[in-house]
Amino acid sequence: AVFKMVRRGTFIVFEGCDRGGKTTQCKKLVEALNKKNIPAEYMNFPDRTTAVGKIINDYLKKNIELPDHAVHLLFSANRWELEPVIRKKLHSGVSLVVDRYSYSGVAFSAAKENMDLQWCWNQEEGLPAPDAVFILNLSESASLQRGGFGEERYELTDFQAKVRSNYKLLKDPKIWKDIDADRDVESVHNEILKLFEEVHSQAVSQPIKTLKN
Ligand code: 2DT
Repeated sequence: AVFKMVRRGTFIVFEGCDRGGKTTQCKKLVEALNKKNIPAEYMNFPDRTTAVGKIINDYLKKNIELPDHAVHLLFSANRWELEPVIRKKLHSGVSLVVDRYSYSGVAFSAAKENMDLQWCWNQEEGLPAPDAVFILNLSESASLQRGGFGEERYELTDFQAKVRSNYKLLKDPKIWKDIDADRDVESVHNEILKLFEEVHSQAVSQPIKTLKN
């Protein structure tokens, strides 16, 4: 039989505090890649459409209360339930642009009292690792100019400050790309597109990595 070599897709994760423009930039990147005939799809975590995701949504909307450890495991389970989909898409040559991933999982949970960062990270071990994490950094002054927080859980200034410092603890310099998100949408997008091309040219010929302790 003749096998056609399929180059795997690139796995990009977007992270950062609220209002940095993650979702806007993810969607613009997918659109730009598809225009260049690079197959790419958008995914986001939490994915609120799954069975687990519906419980997470109720928790974020403050319809229900749950112990912190239990909630952490639900966010993690939400990634694990989509793990086969992520691997399948990457193997089939589709690049994934993912709006939040394990780094949000750990940075947010570990911002709570009595939550151990290492315990949080342990639940992520074995998931597919992204080829790059694009972290959109928004200064506090730019953040204030972008308007108020919403009504969901975690949308509090003090809590976000803790999340921000937790992200720093998770930073893996090999794959972490800091992006200044204070600029206008197009400037940020152009930088992201350039970064994607660098990462993509390397990633397609390498096996998918796995998150480790
Ligand atoms: P969105 O506003 O992006 O829908 O996120 N969160 C997210 C966690 O606490 N743990 C996780 O594993 C993930 C992926 C970040 C909703 C909130 O959920 C938080 C903000």
